[in-house]
Amino acid sequence: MRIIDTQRSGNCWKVRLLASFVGIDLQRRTLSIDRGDLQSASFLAHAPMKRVPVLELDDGRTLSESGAILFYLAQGTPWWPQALHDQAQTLAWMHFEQEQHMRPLAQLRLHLALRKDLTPADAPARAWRQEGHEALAILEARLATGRQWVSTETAPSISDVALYPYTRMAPMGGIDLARYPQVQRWIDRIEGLPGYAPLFPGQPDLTLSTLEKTSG
Ligand SMILES: N[C@@H](CCC(=O)N[C@@H](CS)C(=O)NCC(=O)O)C(=O)O
Repeated sequence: MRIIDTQRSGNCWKVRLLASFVGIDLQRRTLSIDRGDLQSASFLAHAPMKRVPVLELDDGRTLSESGAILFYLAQGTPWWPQALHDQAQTLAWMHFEQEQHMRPLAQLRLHLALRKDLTPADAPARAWRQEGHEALAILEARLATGRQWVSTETAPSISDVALYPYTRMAPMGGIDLARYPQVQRWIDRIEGLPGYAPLFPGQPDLTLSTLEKTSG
């Protein structure tokens, strides 16, 4: 199996992170948004939704959308819970991530840290900051009920994986995670799990960097 990804994408990081947790050896084909690779005919032939991540199966079929890929890779592992209510809760928190959490936090990081084409005072940044804080407050409240993981009581699930990258990288967009102590402890728990994989393999200190390596 292979992931078509980009180096700094949090949505792609989710997929590599879960693969690492469950011990799937995922090959990578790493593209560059800056170089325009996502406009190329060879990428678009595999990516009807025109976004990374894309999972390529060994038989040539492909899957888009990070949440769908996490669901696929987690089958038969404890990361997709068995009880129906836990499964539904996991989906609920993954929808929350896509609807309320990922977009404002990703946009802040993209425009304030990576592209640097907006300032914190610009209206879109102010709106994303408010939405991002609202999403993090919801996550904080969920974890403040004494639970270790977002959707299941006893073990992490793919909802934790889905919510982790853009939470972890929120400081790049000017969000101070010190306001969310439960979230910080949850981040520490995820990073302490066997198989944890940082954004840049072997270089955890680069997670909050704006680096894009020219090779690989
Ligand atoms: N809902 C999608 C979002 C994927 C997404 O936004 N991917 C970004 C990288 S993080 C992308 O491909 N951007 C390219 C572009 O906007 O042209 C998912 O969760 O997989």
